[in-house]
Amino acid sequence: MRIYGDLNSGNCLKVKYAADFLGLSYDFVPVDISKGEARTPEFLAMSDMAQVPVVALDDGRFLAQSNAILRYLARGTALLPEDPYLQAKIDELLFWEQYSHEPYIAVLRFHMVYLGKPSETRDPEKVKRGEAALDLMEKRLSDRQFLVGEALTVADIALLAYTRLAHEGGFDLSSRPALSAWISRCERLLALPPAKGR
Ligand SMILES: N[C@@H](CCC(=O)N[C@@H](CS)C(=O)NCC(=O)O)C(=O)O
Repeated sequence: MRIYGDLNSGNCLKVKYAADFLGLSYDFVPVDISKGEARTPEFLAMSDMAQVPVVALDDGRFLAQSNAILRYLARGTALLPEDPYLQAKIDELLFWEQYSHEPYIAVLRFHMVYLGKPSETRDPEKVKRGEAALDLMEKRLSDRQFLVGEALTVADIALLAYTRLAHEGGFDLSSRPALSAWISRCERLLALPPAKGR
């Protein structure tokens, strides 16, 4: 398998975290989106969505969209339990991550880290929605170890990628103890070094 992506992107890191956890063998192919490398004819032939991540499967087929890739790689493993209700609860979080979490937490990190802008210049509406997303996670995690069920799933991996870097977008993780403990727990299980600066 080949994973086309950018290691600065949480959406791409999700896929790498899952592949590493599952012990899958793959080549990581760096794609620099700032240089238009996701818009070349070769890339568009793999995915006309012109975004990373994309995986090239061993059978020659391609798959885009981080959370679809996570679900595909995790099929038949503990990261995606068989129980239909648990799978639906995982999907609930995967959709929520893309619509109510990533657009604020990841976009404000981009604003500060990649555009180099100070936290005071962040869009207040995005800040409000990002804070609300982190508050929801803090509340949910106050009485459980993982987001769905009793063990690590792709829901945790999908949400971990940008949440563990949320402080880089001006969000305070230290005032959210359950969320911070969950980040450390997931990092340990995924053998990731603790995110810097948290
Ligand atoms: N919903 C997509 C979002 C992917 C995405 O936004 N990728 C960014 C990098 S993090 C990208 O390729 N941006 C280039 C573009 O949209 O032109 C996913 O989850 O994979």
